[in-house]
Amino acid sequence: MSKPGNYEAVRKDIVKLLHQPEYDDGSAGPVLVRLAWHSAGTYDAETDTGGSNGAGMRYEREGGDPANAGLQHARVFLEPVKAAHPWITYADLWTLAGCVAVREMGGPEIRWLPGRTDYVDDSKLPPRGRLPDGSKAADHVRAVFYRMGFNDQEIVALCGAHNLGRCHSDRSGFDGPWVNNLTRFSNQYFRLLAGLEWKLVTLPNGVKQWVYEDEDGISERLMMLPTDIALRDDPVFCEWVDSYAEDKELFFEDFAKAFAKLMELGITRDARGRVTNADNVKGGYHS
Ligand code: DDH
Repeated sequence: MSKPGNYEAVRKDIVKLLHQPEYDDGSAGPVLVRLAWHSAGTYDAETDTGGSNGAGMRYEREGGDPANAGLQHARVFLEPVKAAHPWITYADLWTLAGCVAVREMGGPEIRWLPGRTDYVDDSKLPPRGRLPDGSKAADHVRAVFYRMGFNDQEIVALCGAHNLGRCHSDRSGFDGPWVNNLTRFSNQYFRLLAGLEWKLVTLPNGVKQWVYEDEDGISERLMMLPTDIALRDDPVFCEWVDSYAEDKELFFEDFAKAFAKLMELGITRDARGRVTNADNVKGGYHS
């Protein structure tokens, strides 16, 4: 067991588990990023409910949300790390793992601070339906992310995470990856979104998604969700899609800031970075 507070030791163990030859595309990285995002992305600024504090996905009410299908794989990957460092909270472990995975897959370093609690305040548990629905349009995307306190630029930057991983027909109903090199963090997603011709198709399960067909009409395996295409077609979002397609450094910088902000939703800190939420102070681990 490592010494409580030794986050470097935790980081190292997360790095070690990323290589998973038997799983998906050989990496736990993408699903760990999605776990971090879904743990935090339930936040509602107005009522100060949801967010990564509490790690509510351990319980059926949040973990059983169909939007979270498949994330049990990410949680299982992290169990040995929790066992080796039992002092870390799940809420800290999940958010840290997302940040470490982005960095290890070639993305930016994301500023991460500890101190989340696993104490679950039932009144703060988010209702289902707070995470975005891929079949919808730009107004839905805005409603979801404005609720958390993000602006249009931050929304587009965050959605650049779709450079990683894939859709699984047995989880979301959508099928396929957004880019070819899906375990390498880059701005490829934006370049393909802006640069390729996408065609709307209906999958055998009735789900509609966009696919890329090359000049010979041969369908490639690349896909976009309706919400991804909404970024390309919206007059404000598209400016940022183009900027990030052209400038990888700008994307990395903006993604790192927005993802760090996402991980902090609902967490309040004093000037020294110590968490001041009442639940954290009374509920358990306090950094
Ligand atoms: Fe996403 N995402 N996401 N996403 N996402 C899926 C996979 C992954 C939406 C829907 C889906 C973000 C935003 C949105 C990742 C990260 C992020 C899948 C496929 C769907 C559907 C799930 C499956 O079948 O396994 C929608 C809608 C939005 C939206 O903004 C409107 C954001 C902001 C992030 C982020 O990390 C900041 C990652 C990574 C994956 C790949 C997971 C995997 O297992 O591979």
